[in-house]
Amino acid sequence: MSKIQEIAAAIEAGKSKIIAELVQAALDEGIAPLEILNVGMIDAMSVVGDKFQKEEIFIPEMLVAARAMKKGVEVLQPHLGDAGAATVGKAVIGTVSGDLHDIGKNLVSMMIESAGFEVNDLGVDVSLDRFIEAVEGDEKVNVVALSALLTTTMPAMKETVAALNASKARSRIKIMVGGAPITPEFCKEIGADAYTPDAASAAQKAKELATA
Ligand code: B1M
Repeated sequence: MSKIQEIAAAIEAGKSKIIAELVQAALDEGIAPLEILNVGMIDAMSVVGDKFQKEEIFIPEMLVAARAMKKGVEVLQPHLGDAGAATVGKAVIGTVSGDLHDIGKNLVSMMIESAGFEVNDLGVDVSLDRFIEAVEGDEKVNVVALSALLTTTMPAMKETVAALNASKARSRIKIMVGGAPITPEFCKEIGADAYTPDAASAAQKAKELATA
């Protein structure tokens, strides 16, 4: 079994205790951090999601897999980008109201920070009022990044974008959206500025928007 396969198997089985060691060993073998993340870890979480959908596993198993993923990401974090001086601007990021998924949002947050932004991460289940307060209360904010993982929280994303569009800070911010159920069409429909499918492209797009 390759190191990547071992990592995927450990994530799927929720083996938090050994994941750090496995990720470090893969890095030591010279495997690219993004390959470890995308092939070893994110794909394993998709397998977990598929098993949950087929009722082969249940919420506790999803939780332990998520915990293992977080431990692995902690080891990977310093290798995912060149954290430099924050010069591009400031990003407010959060998972929208009603949604508790934070692994993808945390990756986006980490990559945006590595792209040179100061980041105010509001966490999960973030109400539109908290987004507005964070954006209007800080003139340095030029990017707002919203994540949603549930089809049932897409309406909360839509409402948050509507509130941001009506906000007095609108002219200085770009609104980015993403997460598994989000599409470019939905982004357009709700009046956000950009959709990106993953954390790396989110960071690249944030930089592009902030420096345009
Ligand atoms: Co949940 N869950 N979950 N879950 N969960 C999904 C999302 C689901 C697809 C599983 C399934 O049924 N196959 C399904 C949603 C179905 C739907 O809406 N269509 C689901 C469900 C139903 C639920 C509950 C409702 C289950 C229940 O209670 N009956 C419940 C809801 C709780 C709530 O939020 N209110 C629930 C709970 C949970 C746990 C708490 C157990 C746990 C979350 C733990 C945590 O996040 N701390 C969990 C998990 C782990 C998952 C799966 C298995 C994995 C999610 C994940 O972390 N993926 C997930 C199945 C799946 O995704 N295949 C599932 C890895 C992560 C890196 O990917 O978050 O997609 P992701 O992020 C990606 C991109 O989407 C993108 O970048 C990342 C990659 O680089 N991205 C952005 C994300 N945000 C972005 C923002 C951007 C740009 C890109 O710009 C701003």
